[in-house]
Amino acid sequence: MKERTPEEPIFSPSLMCMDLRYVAGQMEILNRHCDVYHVDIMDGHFAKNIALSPAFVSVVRSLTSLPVDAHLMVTQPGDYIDALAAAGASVITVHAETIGTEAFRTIRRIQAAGCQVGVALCPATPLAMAESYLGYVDVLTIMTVDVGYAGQPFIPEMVEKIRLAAALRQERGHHYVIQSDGANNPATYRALYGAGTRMFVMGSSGLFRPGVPLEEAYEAMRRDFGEAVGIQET
Ligand code: S6P
Ligand code: MG
Repeated sequence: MKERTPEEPIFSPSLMCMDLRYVAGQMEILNRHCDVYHVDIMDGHFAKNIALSPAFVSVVRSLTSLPVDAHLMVTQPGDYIDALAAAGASVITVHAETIGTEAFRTIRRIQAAGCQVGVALCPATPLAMAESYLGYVDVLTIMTVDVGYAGQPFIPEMVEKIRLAAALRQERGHHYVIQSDGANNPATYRALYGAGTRMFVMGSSGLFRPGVPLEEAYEAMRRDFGEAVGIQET
């Protein structure tokens, strides 16, 4: 990922929300502006929906040199680590709820595959569930909606969880970047940024708007973000 100051936001478009008819054209635009890509992978069990796949990560990799964060919402994340690394994922994000009995082994496997370690927590899961291995985490994703779908309402209780994650990082000297995933938009940027989010998953409520050309939608997103948080694009 690009070198950033601790204040600078990182924007990660959620590709599940793009117009899938025009992947290459949209990525050409996003490549000029964004920092990393977010690819949602669901198995219909852990999340009650089916979404993207390791094969889609390969397509994304063929269209960008930016990092790709594969968000695994599946009951058996270990089954996908090798395929995702081979497909070109840069960060493999697993859910704390799915790695409990083999958390450290899973983390070591992700590292051995040459990827960064991402851990995600569902809204109802306390931060304490991941506490023992937070020192190995590169990207900590706080879900701000339940897993499964775009376009859901923001869960305001998550602001406090983000604040806690930021305080714990400071207290223990951890290095993870805090990412929030779900309803990152003009109504929530300020609270999320204020609590400690620096990596924003941009989906249907913040970036991809049907009928709005992506270049324009991106500019509007940066303007909205700048107005909400007071940080303009550099
Ligand atoms: C949800 C998924 C998310 C969504 C994204 C949608 O299961 O993990 O990454 O794609 O959050 O964004 P929005 O703005 O529609 O809530
Ligand atoms: Mg996601």
